[in-house]
Amino acid sequence: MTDFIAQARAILKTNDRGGYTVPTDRLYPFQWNWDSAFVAMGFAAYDVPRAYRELERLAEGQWADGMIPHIVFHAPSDSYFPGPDVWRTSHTIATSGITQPPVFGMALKRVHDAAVDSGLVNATERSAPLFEAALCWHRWWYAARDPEQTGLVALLHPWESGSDNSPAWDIALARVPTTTETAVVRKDTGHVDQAMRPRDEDYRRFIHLVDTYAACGWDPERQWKAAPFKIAEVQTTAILLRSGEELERLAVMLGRTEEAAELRQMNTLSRKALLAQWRPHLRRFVSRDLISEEDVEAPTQAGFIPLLALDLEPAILDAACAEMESWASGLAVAFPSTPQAFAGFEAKRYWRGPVWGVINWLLIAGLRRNGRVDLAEGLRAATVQVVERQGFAEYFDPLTGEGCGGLDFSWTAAAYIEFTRKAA
Ligand code: 2M8
Repeated sequence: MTDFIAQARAILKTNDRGGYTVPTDRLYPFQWNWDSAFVAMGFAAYDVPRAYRELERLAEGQWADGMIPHIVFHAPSDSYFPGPDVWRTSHTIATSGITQPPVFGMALKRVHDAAVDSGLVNATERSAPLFEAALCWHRWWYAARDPEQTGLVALLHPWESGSDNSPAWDIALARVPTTTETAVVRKDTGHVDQAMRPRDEDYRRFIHLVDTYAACGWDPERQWKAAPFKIAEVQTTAILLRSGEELERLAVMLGRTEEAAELRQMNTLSRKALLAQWRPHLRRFVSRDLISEEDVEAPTQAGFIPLLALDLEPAILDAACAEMESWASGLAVAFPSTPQAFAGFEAKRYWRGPVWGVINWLLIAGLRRNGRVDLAEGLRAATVQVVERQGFAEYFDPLTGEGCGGLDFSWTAAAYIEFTRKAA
């Protein structure tokens, strides 16, 4: 019988570059922010010190203003574009200049609990500096990305969502010019089939945004004013809120009363704001385009991620679950990043339809929180099955179940470890 857990652990070992884990060899040769947070939760199941190390190495990239960047370039590699020369940032270690979904707080609480459960002697000493890092990052989110204190945090670049070419950005991104100061020399299409990746036009707009923010010296206030792309986003806010809740609990455990109160305030603000993004006629939550001042109505998985951080009343929960079931119906494997019935759906193109293990992870946690263990279990079992059939691919085609993108992928390995834990 194949030992898939051993395989998953072997992938994390192979992708280790010295206390941090690359998402996969060559295609992504650096440390990515939310990938590492998921990986740390994977490690927490069997190697708590290594789990801490993953977060510590990510925190090495934290900026003085509190932001934790989306990529930390610990060691050079020429197999990825855009590298440090394009980002032009000035932190002590080379990093990108934008951020990514703040799963860090959720991961830290998981690692801390695992440390306490396993009797690790220095759990508090190891968790405390990481708690500080997470708290500073949450303060940054509210200060830099919600200056009007609405409770919803905004993204200034599609890469910050983690769902790079999601149909959710089609309208907003079309307003961003395709002109760039930087030559766009893609490396990704040399590693995987270009039909699975964002289009060239998307890349030109992505790099236009990088050029724009580099010209602002990466100063948050200047970027906020100059941004041609600004989305108050429900998936990121839900992750921030869930991490905020976990950090609030951790603050209490660490005896940090004032910080617990501060986090509670942030969480209360976001909880209210997130709930106000529910749209009954769509049966999901929607983000808001802060430039056009319109709802982002394109259907994507982001519409259900708020379950992760909200305790929904029955009418809303039933409607959201019915909508989720309708998206999943007839697929080889769920949950799709956009539904098959939507015109923008593409079964293999990255975030325009495919199934992602880490999205299922967040959805399962949200369904469980809201008592829908039946749906959660279906999603968990289906994810385990597709990995066992297709391997630890970056993502999966929802129509055929085929594994796509990069192979031996760290976050898919971490998700498998999570979904097969005894307690899971
Ligand atoms: C993908 O994004 C990077 C840019 O950050 C890329 O395509 O070059 C996304 O799937 C993102 O969510 C993920 O964190 C990253 C590494 O796995 O790859």
